[in-house]
Amino acid sequence: MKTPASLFIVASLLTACGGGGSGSFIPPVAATGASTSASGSTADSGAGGNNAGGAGSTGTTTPVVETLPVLGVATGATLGNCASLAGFTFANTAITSASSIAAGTLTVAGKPIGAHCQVRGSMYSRTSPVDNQTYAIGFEMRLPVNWNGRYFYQANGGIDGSVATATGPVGGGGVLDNALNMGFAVISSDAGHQSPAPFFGIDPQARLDYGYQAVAKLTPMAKALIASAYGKGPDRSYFGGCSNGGRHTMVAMSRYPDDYDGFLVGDPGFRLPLAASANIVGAQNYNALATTPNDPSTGFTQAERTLVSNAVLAKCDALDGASDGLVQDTGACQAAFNLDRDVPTCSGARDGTCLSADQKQRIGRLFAGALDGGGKKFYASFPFDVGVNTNGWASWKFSSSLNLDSGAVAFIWQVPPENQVGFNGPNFTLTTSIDSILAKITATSTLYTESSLSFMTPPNPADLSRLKKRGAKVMAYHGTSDPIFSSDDTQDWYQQLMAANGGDASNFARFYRVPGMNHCSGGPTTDQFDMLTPLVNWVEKGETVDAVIASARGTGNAGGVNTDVPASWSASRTRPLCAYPKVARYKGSGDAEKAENFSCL
Ligand SMILES: [Ca+2]
Repeated sequence: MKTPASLFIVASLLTACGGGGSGSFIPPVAATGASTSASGSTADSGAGGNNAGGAGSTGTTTPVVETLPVLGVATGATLGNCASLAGFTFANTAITSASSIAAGTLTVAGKPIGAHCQVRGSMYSRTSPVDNQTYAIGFEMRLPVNWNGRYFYQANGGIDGSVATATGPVGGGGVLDNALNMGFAVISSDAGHQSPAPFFGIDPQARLDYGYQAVAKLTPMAKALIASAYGKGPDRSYFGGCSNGGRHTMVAMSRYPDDYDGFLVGDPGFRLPLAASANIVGAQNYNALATTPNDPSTGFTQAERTLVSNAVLAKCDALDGASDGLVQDTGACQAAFNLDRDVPTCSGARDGTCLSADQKQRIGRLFAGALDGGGKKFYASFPFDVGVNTNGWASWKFSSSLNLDSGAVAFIWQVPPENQVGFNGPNFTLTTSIDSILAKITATSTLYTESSLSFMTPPNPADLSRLKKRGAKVMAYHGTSDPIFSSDDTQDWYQQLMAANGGDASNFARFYRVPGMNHCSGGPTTDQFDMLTPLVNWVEKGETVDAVIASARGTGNAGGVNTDVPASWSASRTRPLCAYPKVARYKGSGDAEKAENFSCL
């Protein structure tokens, strides 16, 4: 799906706003809770395996700690001659420019980016025999003069189709820093098509490049270009992005575990065709409730969404010990909140102070997980959260469903794709049977030999044993008010990963929920954080992170003000984002605007 460019493309780089609070070490002893150690051995534990054998036979979790490799700290180098990189040669690759970019030419959040070399080019240029359009995998690499020895693959959002500036995400919204500025050599690509429109899906190869093959083609080229630039290849390689970028990251975790050492997963659309189909089911249901035909937003109005948001707060805010406008104990909230019971039912006309019985039934069902025509759930539930009343939430549910999901499903994922002539996105969303869509996104043909569920989603996402054994690490985050990719879906994946690793995956993969955060940024939340720095420290030094400190972006924030931050909050409120399953709980005393007065429990 495509989203406003500002969300995905600019959106992810951040500073060490949390400072010293974000790097707590977990002692290397067998833990009784969810946390285990990552100790500093450089030896592969080998026979340690997945440690599933002795655990769990009694039905209780018995974490088994194994020693996993710590890959060691990268060492930097200085860029040689930028202009000479125009002559770099690699199979199926054309370099179009190599330009020295002076310090301060590029800025992020007002911060000048250091001197670097921008190399632009493309791979596998071709003309499609199917739609006669030209395709290539376009890219840019930005190579800092003062290199830190690391390579970062910047996975972009939306449906790709343009080369976003290769600054490299660090997580969250309103980023204050970026991988390039930290000294990484960063690549960004269009993933194999040169337009953000969905029609590239007519070409079978463009589908596959978007799904996973562009990464496989770009990675060895990027590493070779780095070697040419600095006289040595990268010591450590990282991969990260949000939304579709989070999907790319999870696909790379599954398909290319040998190529990258650290993975930063943000609000991943790792089952994107199913999520988009679920959003279409949502639009159809909201449209059935609409007071204005073909305007699903009138099926669940701003006033009604605020009513639900307030009801969620009333039931759930204090569950974490602080009535602070944030529902940090998302799990307990789902047990405590009941839409049918806790929101008034209209006795007359809808007026924003109640929900009709039909609304309660349909909305409750959508939150519980989209159903196919036979009543079978095909996508995850969404947790009830405060952010349901934001414009971002409404935009994904009522607008993107009509104008973005429709085209992506129809042209990129269905087999066969729809006819481009006369295609009408809103009409497709509001009138196509979900069973027809689900059948076509799982279909193949002689022309389209892989189904969208095959090329878009990570194969066996809970099997990361190869990545784990070689010492690679995963840090994933997801906003609990994300209206398009459910944090429950990511949580379900993480629970499966735990189960596949003897009940505890925390020695190589951690998952952090971001209470109140919308899709990758925004919402009533603390969404400004740097997850890349702790990821590097985990991969290279074995330092595990129980909590990443996040900040709200109130008035005056250098990364851009988040207008969803309530006026009653401190403009720079901080909170710990806790490693799942832990929850940030107020200690009972001290300034509730500050992370230091919360514990992950
Ligand atoms: Ca609270």
